[in-house]
Amino acid sequence: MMQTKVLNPATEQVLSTIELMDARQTDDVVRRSARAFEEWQRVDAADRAKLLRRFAAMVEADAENLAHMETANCGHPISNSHGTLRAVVDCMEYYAAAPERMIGQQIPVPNGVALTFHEPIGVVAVIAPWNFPLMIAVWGMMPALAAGNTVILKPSELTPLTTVRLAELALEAGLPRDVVQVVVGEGAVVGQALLDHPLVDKVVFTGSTDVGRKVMSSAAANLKKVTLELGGKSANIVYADSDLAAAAAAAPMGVFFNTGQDCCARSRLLVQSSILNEFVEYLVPAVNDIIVGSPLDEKTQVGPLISAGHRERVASFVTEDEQIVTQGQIPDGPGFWFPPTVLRSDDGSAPSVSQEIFGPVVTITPFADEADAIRLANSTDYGLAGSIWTRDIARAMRTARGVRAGNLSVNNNSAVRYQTPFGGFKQSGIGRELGPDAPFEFTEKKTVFISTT
Ligand code: TXE
Repeated sequence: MMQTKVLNPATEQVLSTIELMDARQTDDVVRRSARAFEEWQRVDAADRAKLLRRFAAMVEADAENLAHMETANCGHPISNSHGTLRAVVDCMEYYAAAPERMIGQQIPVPNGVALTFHEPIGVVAVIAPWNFPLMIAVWGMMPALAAGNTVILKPSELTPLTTVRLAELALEAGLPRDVVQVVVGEGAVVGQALLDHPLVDKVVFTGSTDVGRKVMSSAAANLKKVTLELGGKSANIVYADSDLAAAAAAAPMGVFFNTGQDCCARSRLLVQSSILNEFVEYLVPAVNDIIVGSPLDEKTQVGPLISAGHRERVASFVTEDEQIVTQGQIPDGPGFWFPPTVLRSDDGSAPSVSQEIFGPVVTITPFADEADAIRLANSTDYGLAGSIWTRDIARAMRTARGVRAGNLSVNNNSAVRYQTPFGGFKQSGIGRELGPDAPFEFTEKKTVFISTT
């Protein structure tokens, strides 16, 4: 059996050695999931809700342990991991309330009664990346379970630890065996086996756009449903009439949060030319003040990148041709560190402006007016998120409607809330996760007609 070493990216130490599953074992997991579905779909909605509330409570009770596991495996600053666990528990509680709210319709028809039901799809595979392993697993898993599906979680081979623990907690909470399972293994092996398996009915994939394309074409074989959450190259638009100090103070963590390994990272700063110099004067000290260091230190804001290979890829974007505005500090010694970096780019053709770097690198590009800002924001294949800083509410609305992206924030850089739909335009994805409708994304609508004649 193949094994892999799970590393701590801040120390390069081995956290554990885990066994990688193969395609045959994955097949076994899928078959068990399909059998468990037969029972789970018949569990009364009120009982399903009770079990999911208990599951949320188990995760909450284990939050400190899970937060430390996530920090050790991903390099997330511990304060972020505590925030992640609060968000995870909130999201779990939110969807634990969903089973009893999967309400159908009664539609007027001649000679009878027509009713609609939201029936679960079946076996759902949630394939997750390494940037927010626990959060992304929960976003897919909870609405799927609430709607009566069984779930197979496939974490990234780099960051499986909290996902494995999550499945243990599901069992401890009393969810029937095999309702939540985990397959740990390589994407091309176990991930592909899930995509190819005829008993997997839906795939929720979060990861790179290239693998997203593979997911979609593999799913075509038996017409699996797919939700794809892919890359981003989101713009942070700063107009001359904004609160400049606030925009500049927020911009660094709008992109450097999670060391830039965030699909919603505002990695392109578009700044109105008339205030560019003033903005940069505010921005540079804010970037240089970012605390990059040990994830276990409560004061740390930015940790390491996930792996040596990823650091190499990020570094490849900061070439000698680039104009570096400023670069922050990193610790000495082991760990996959990369300094927060600001590049000036007036020419939109550089790879640093057009490609997703997924690291702590932001480009600044000046724009002339509103139309120019919207044009630049839309000049990418992606369309996931974006920010607009202005004091003019009409301009904010026009710009928000003009930018072709799924999640826009005004005078703020946030993107994801479990209460609202999340997903991308263009090559950032297909479908939406989260929000009140998410459980319905894991159902088939059924119409039943009862004759009254
Ligand atoms: O993604 P992958 P990775 C982007 C970001 C990053 C790049 C690579 O640009 O640098 O993707 O990250 C599984 N069949 N994003 O390597 O390779 C794989 O095992 C089925 C954006 O993590 O797409 C992992 O579990 N599954 C992003 C998952 O797919 C396969 C978040 C994602 O892997 C597979 C992360 C296959 N053939 C990275 N090949 C975002 N939008 O949030 C791989 N996998």
